[in-house]
Amino acid sequence: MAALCLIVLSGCNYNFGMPESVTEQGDAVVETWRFFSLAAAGVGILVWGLILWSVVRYRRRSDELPKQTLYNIPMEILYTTIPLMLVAVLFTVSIRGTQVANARSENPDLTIDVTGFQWQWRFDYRDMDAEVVGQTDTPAEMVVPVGATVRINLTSTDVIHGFWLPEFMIKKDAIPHRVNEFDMTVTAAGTFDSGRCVEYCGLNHDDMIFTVRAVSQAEFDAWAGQMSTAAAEPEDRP
Ligand SMILES: [Cu+2]
Repeated sequence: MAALCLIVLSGCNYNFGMPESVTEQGDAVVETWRFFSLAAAGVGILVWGLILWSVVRYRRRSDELPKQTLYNIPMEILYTTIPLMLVAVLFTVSIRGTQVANARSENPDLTIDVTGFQWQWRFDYRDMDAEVVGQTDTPAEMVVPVGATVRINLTSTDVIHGFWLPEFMIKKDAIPHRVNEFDMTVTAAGTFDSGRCVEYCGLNHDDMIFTVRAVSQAEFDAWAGQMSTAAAEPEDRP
């Protein structure tokens, strides 16, 4: 029964209400989460089944004391080894998921220095003359090509901020005097506007929203061309 449920659920690619991820790194997180949920469902169904079976099979029929057993070695070995094996499998799946989610490419296609400050974000395209500085009324927008491995160097100029984009399943701390490096590879074109700071950082913490726009390589090149023209004119940096 439990095995059948697992097969049906995994066949449906059912994600338990989890939002779909649009990054390769986020997919690893979703898959790990999905595996854990299926394992938990399997254990839950087994336990509920055994409880139900015991309740029905061994319900009180008379006042006679049932057969008393002091120990059952095979049973004790079984209920010690199965959970140990399960924990070992979950541990391995966690490690592998984390490795994929945190893997960093030797040659990222694009590097963006992301800096959180009170109270917005700066996206500095290191390899190009492009910089996006968010303002309170115009939140920062990051433009990336779909399928490109984007290296993010995340830091902060003042207090700890948190870089979070729910659709990407990526959430990292921006810590002063420290650079948090990670890769993100967006797999679908679109405008993802639910980026936000997720570490309470002061009164205007809620102003720290941002957008990521994933576009084709050609659109990205056009955008980058426009940005470097604009950068020729001096502007104030916060
Ligand atoms: Cu913040």
